[in-house]
Amino acid sequence: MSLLTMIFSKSTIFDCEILQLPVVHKQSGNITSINSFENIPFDIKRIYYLYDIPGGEERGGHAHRNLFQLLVAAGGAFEVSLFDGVNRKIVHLDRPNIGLYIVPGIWRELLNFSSGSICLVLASLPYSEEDYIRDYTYFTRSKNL
Ligand code: T46
Repeated sequence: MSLLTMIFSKSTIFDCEILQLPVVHKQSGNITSINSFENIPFDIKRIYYLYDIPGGEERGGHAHRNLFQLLVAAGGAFEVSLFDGVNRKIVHLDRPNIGLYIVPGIWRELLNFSSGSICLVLASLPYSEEDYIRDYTYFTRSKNL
């Protein structure tokens, strides 16, 4: 079994963490910069963001096989529901200097987006549909906790 396959099958929501990101305060406003291995524990290979999300819409509803991610509410607020096959938790994100680190093998749903919110995602791999598990039953059967 490869290390990533083992991480996928054994990871729990307790491996997912809230990370405090650095802030440089200025009278004219703040800046946060995120550096691979310095502020987050992976190399950033892709950045994407969810925006213009209509009220009441939900995103996610899948797990990743190999992908590590950091989710940040770059604007507004939303909630992330995490499930590892056994345990669940809901994380509220509402600050641009707070990130939610998510490891492979975690089913996530994003909900309760505030108006105009932006979900910034830093990801450890380029986009690949093969990395997704979108079948909930298959996901729960694949976990080996
Ligand atoms: C995640 C949550 C937080 C691309 O072409 N390139 C990309 O990098 C991404 C992320 C998506 N897409 C395409 C694939 C689909 O046709 O955009 C479409 C929507 O993707 P998806 O349904 O996966 O979007 P979300 O918002 O449900 O999930 C996304 C990420 O896919 C996922 O990694 O954790 O945001």
